[in-house]
Amino acid sequence: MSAGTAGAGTLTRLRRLALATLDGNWEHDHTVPSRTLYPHQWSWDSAFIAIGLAHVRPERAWRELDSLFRAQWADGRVPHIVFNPAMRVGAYFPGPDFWRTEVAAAAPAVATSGLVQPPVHALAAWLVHRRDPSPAARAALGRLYPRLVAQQRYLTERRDVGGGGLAAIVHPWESGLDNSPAWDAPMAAVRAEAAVMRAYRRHDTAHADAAHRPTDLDYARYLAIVAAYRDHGYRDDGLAGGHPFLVECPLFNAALGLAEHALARIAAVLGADPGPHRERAARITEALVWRLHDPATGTFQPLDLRTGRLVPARTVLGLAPLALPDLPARQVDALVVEACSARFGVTGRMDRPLPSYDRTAPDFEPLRYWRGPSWLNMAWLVRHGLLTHDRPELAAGLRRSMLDLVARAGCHEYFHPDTGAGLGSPAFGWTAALLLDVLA
Ligand code: 9YW
Repeated sequence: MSAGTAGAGTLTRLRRLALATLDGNWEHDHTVPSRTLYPHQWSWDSAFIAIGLAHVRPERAWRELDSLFRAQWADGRVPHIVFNPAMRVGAYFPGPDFWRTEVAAAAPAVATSGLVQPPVHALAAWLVHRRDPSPAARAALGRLYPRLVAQQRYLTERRDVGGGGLAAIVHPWESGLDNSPAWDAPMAAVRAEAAVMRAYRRHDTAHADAAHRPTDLDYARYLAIVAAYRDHGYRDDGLAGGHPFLVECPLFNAALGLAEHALARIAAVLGADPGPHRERAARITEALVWRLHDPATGTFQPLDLRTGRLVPARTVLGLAPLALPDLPARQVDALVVEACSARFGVTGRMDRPLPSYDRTAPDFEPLRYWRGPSWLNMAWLVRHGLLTHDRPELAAGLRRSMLDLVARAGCHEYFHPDTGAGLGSPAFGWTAALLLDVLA
């Protein structure tokens, strides 16, 4: 029997496991993604984690978002890592001494990275509020609203490097899907040598199998891109001229549009004007369709701003625009076809989980991080899209497959896309949190 159709006993066991995982990863004002691999606060992890905490520890859900936004930069960017000063130096690489954010006037007093991650926080704040409409929650929402607006302003104004109404990411880490095959073509142009990594000690490969992680060459390029941005003072003007990595990502921009939809609802609750948010949401969806939709395949593909070309790799990033409520029916239908194709295998009764990359591609790698394995946050986002566009059976299939994965393997970071075996960190924050959300 699968967990999706399991009795109350199994569901109670899953709920307990998820709660214990979140409690185990709680660290004074935030939840670490993983005690071993990621011992600080990560931006989009906190958003997903808040969505789950809302069901069991609503007060913590607000603290999670609050603590992240306390590290917001003066220019509105929300850093992708907020370092915990109590953690020993070297617990994570690259640490504050590599980021050296003090080179930027806009950086806060606390140590952070200088990059961002997909802006799923407004959606998270809205979903948390929907579960917890208490007066304290309304106050928390009121505190967050201007910060969420500033985050959007940063992304839509400073990061519109291509000038077409979308935000560019300046590093693969900003996509949240670090070593996705989507970044192979743009990364190939980044000059770096694997040997560079000998000068550093990677921390991730001490805690996870190196064969499951990005390669040394990937890491050398990651560091080269950070160094280029850092040496530019983490400023966003003039990036078009020389920054080594500039891409418009369909997931990142779907999140940007979703954030405006969520802000419209939040504004209405707070007595502010939702109109401008709705207009901005519509403009983002239009720009996504105009710039990232490939009419030849019917899918959404990243746009490499350095070459002006759409990236051909078919990854799960391309399914994310399905979550936009105002996506035109033609694109919705095409994305549902893509999701249900042999590449991604979504059905009402899934025998294998949603992969992060096209299963039929010759370079599909079932063990390596974002190059094949299944991740619960992506299943959650695609399910969100299927529910938004009234495909309840497919959404139910994805939900069942999420429950099955955790029932068999635990709250792992990611899962083998064929066998469902648990991979990466065994007690991972967003896996636990999003499981609680779909269990509710
Ligand atoms: C890194 C924390 C982060 C996630 C990213 C994921 C990975 C590696 O872990 O990044 O060293 O930052 O790719 O999406 O936020 O869970």
